[in-house]
Amino acid sequence: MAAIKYILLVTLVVLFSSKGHAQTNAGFPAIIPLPAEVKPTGNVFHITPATVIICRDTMLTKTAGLLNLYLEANGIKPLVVKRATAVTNCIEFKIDTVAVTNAEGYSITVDNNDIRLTGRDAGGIIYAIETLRQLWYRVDVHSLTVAGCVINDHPRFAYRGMGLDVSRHLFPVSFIKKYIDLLALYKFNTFRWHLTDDQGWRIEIKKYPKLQSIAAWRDETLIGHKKELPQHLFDGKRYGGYYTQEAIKDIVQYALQRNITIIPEIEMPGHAQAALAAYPQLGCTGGPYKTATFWGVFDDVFCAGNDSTFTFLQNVLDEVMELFPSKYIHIGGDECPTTRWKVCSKCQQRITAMHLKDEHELQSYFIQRIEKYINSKGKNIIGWDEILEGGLAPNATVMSWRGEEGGIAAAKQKHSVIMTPESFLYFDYYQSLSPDEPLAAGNYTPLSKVYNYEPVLHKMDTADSYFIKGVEGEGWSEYFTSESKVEYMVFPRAIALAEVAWSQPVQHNYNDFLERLRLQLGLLKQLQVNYSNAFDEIGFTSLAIEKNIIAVDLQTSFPAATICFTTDDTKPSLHSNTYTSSVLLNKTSVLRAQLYDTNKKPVGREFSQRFIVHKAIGKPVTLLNPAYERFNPGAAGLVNGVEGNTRYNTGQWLGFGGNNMEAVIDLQSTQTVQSVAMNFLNYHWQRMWAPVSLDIYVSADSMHFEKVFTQNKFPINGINTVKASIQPVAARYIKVIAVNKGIIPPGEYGEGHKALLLVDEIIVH
Ligand code: TNX
Repeated sequence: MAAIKYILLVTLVVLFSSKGHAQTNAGFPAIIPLPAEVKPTGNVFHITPATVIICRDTMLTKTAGLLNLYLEANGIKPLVVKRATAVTNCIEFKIDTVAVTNAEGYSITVDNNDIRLTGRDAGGIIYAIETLRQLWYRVDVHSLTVAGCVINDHPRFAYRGMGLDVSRHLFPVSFIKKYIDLLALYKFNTFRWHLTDDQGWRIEIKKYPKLQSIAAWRDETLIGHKKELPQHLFDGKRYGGYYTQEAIKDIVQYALQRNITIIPEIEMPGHAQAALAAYPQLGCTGGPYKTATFWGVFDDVFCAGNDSTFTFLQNVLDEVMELFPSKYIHIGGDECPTTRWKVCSKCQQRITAMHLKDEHELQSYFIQRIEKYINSKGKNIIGWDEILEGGLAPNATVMSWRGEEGGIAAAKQKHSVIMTPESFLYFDYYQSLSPDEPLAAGNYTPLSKVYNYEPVLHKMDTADSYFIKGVEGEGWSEYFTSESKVEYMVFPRAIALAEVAWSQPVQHNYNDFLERLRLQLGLLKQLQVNYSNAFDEIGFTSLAIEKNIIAVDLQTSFPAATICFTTDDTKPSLHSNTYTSSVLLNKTSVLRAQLYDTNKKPVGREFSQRFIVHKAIGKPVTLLNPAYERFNPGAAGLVNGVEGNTRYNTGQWLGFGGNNMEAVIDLQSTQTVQSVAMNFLNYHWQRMWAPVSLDIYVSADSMHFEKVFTQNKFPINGINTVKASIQPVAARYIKVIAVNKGIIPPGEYGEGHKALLLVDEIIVH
């Protein structure tokens, strides 16, 4: 009887484990980042309270503690022993530099009787533990099950980083630890901690108490987006705080136990307004200054001509270097206007005395002087790509954020580079185009874009690509107003980046990644991570077909999903239409749709899109001038029935860089035209300008055009809707001429560059 029970149990367990939520359909464990080599063996191991952790090496005691911690979170507390008393039912750790040859490498063998974790060093063992944490899953309350496998693994890049800005918004120690925990789970090895900026100084420096009493505080905080609102509103609440040195030491240790190095960033010479508020004598004008309450780049920076600036920064760095064992110190170097330096007598004297050519070289002098100091303490600097201007400091590592050109240039000069291009790796950007998405910095970086990022560019030669040491994703916190919002913005994009950083490019496959990601969502839920599931949300393509009909195709990356939809602007439910093929719309409609999983549970947020059926739908459009590459859905985008919205990257806006839009629509038969409507996007902060004037003409023969409408005021910051009601007129051709602003005037963002004119749909009734 007992034997039968046992067989039953084993069968059950094997059954469950082969379907276990930690495995993909192909029977592979759902590990992220994907290991270099995984072989399922068909064995199965159960971690129970009777399981013993064997750890012969005292160096690994702390590491064993980490595994214990993770198991305890699952209600299991195994015994850690130095020497095995039993040979079965154990998890064994071993450092073996012969068996594991690659840097940071590890291997795992899961048999029926034991699990063996082997690392090249203690860090490798930690990675093995993190992998194990993704492998186990619960079949019954007393144990965790691990499907048998052999894994050999090591990373592609030596630098796998994530940043977090705690200046714009501050997060408690408990949250910093949670963030570090999640980075460890995905085998990041570096956390760049953005500790100082214009809006708050967050690290206790004992020598300078005003950094705590003044620089750590701001009077209030901007509400909403810094540029989308016509007027700025502030919350009127004093905001601030800082991390004590004790808290920092605790966090540094916490990170080390998870094989994560923390690189502190102390911003200079720019982004220094909070420090200047505390010590105004360090600025060119002498102040007074205030900790910034607004987001952006500020003219007041550290004075480069004043020696006491360097004394201050060196004293600060002394305390910083004492706290952080990291070999690297990040000194910022980005976004430093030279406005004050140009008119500061001390800065000008420095330029003369040091035979510098200009203020760019003064910035370079500043960075090099600090670098020399940091090097003298046995450490190296990292700076943003602006440190290339005016000459790179001799041993500096460059973080390439304004695209990749800075990284390429630095690599050519044989400097180490971390790729962190904003359009791929800034996680304060939107990850969804839904208008319901919480406020973000702008732009659009969906999960797939992060996943498909390749830091070693084809155009780089092998010698240069050697200097690309890795990647970093950024958590700038202007709009990260809560811990849960940080999690929402960063996860799962950081998880996609983890695979870019760790796995080899030939292994990358977005759909396979998504399958593993979905299998990990349970773990993220268990860890109480407020991740975004926007990656599966419904997308659409539409096509205007004959007789004023729009055919809409809906897509999702979610497998075996059911999409239910309505076309009358009512809320979709399981009782609504089920999507099987193109939805045909013969009148203007709002299409709303919801995704359901195989258990009929809704997944993600509702999709909602208006489609406008009008006389010009799908008709031929001729453009006199070429469209601007970044905003070019083709001329047909002007008559596809879909408008643009304030998320300017939806692919619906047609842009013209410096030149006019001159479009002629052929209605293909003479029709009565009584209105022509369209939108222009006016976002000067994105170099987008409404037209100077708009003229609309009609014609029966495409030769003789008659002007029927003109407008030259477009006052709205945002979307300007033009609706031209005209005397009903018989026409076949409609010509629209929108005159571009041309060159952006002085004093405006992007001055001297070509203005972008953005038009969405030309709606003809
Ligand atoms: C640019 S990246 C910055 C940050 C902002 C970020 C917002 C960099 C070196 N500077 O100060 O927080 O954009 O996206």
